Amino acid sequence: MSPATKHALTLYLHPFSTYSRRVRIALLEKNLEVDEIEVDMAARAHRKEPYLTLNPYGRVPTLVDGDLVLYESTAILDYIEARFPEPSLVPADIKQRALVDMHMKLCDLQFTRPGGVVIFSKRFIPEAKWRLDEMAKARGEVEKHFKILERQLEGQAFLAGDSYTLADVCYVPFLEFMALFEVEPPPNVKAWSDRLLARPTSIATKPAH
Ligand SMILES: N[C@@H](CCC(=O)N[C@@H](CS)C(=O)NCC(=O)O)C(=O)O
Repeated sequence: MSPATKHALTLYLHPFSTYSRRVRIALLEKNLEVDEIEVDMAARAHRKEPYLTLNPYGRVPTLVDGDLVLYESTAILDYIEARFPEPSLVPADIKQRALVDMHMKLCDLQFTRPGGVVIFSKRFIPEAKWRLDEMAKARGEVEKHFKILERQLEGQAFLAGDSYTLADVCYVPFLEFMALFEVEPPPNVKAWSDRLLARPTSIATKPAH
């Protein structure tokens, strides 16, 4: 691959953050380099000034491009796509593009919310403090979501059809922790997840923890 093109954008992130990883994956897929600033979340820097002035919700990622300050990973992905359209991570066909939007939204509504309960607990909270009832409920929701995805992935390699899109990007950081869910993924979901995690941009951004 040719050297990445450097742009004067700044991405505030944390290396263990699933939502930050979405943005890093999209940038790598487009062979773009931006300035990255690690927010010291262990020291709660995300909940203090000056970070709160940048992002009043106190979360990562945040992208700064000149006078534009953007938070919410899916909004950031859409902006990167509009600003750097090649190579494209959205289909040209408007119906397929609509499916990408739908899957990006459903990923956050139906999957990362319950999935995050399990992932966050098992990665960052001592087992003695796990809320087992909440985790069991979340696991059930993940299982239900996988059943729906299983049908949608029938006969296609990626969520919105035959090409890798922003919808797939949204899932990668969470599929990385498939083993933590203790949910057996159905075959199409398993093959899709393996396909996504084998991409060079997934491997290059895999968190150490
Ligand atoms: N909906 C947000 C979620 C971002 C988010 O929850 N980020 C986590 C790290 S993965 C965070 O900053 N958590 C800190 C907190 O909520 O205090 C997005 O898509 O960007």
